[in-house]
Amino acid sequence: MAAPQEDTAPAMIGIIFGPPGSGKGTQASRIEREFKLKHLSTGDILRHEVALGTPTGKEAGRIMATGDLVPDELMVDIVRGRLPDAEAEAAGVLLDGFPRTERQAQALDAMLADEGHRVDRVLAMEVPEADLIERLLHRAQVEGRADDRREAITERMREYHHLTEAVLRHYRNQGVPVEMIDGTGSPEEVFERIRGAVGIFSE
Ligand code: B4P
Repeated sequence: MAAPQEDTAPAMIGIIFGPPGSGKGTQASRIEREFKLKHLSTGDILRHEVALGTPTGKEAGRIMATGDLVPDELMVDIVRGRLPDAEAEAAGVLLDGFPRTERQAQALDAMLADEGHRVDRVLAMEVPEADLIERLLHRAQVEGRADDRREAITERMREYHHLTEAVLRHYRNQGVPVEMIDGTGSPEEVFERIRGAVGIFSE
């Protein structure tokens, strides 16, 4: 493993974390514009692969439609393939939807450690589950996403509690700063809270 490169300024690595429908993607797009970070969304990457009909898209699309998580190995390969370019493109990278399991978090940590990097900060969106379900059912009507059906939403919430919440504990245990963000209210109100909490993104 390479020694940390103390004489260079590695890209800042942030994670936007939260349950399905908490506004990770919505806020990450705004953060990308405002703070000139590169937004890397594993959900967007998978939906793109599904739309293209690639082998990855065929495998992932079936799983996503049920509300389950795509296998860790596939997700880690996807991120490993894209992270270096994202780091080269901007002063910081905002990961959205990854890591979603403890194993993904460990794989990310190993990838970053190889380059002398680490996760710098986690933004954790908090929204009551009833609001999440309402948002996702509303999106189902507007966008018709296969995973916004009620049964798939129930499964996504289950997976979140069962597998994804552990990621927050993982980074807390490492001493990585975790900012809890109240994700209720309009997207503009939520963004103002984020702006207030994350001066680091503009430094
Ligand atoms: P994602 O694309 O990450 O889906 P999400 O959790 O629903 O998105 P998000 O929280 O970003 O919600 P959004 O801003 O869109 O993942 C989809 C699937 O891909 C997963 O279920 C899984 O199968 C697979 N996957 C992705 N990454 C994976 C990984 N690492 N490992 C394994 N599997 C993986 O907002 C939701 C809705 O709320 C939108 O309609 C939005 O307009 C609305 N909204 C946002 N903010 C609002 C606000 N303040 N008020 C009212 N509505 C708001």
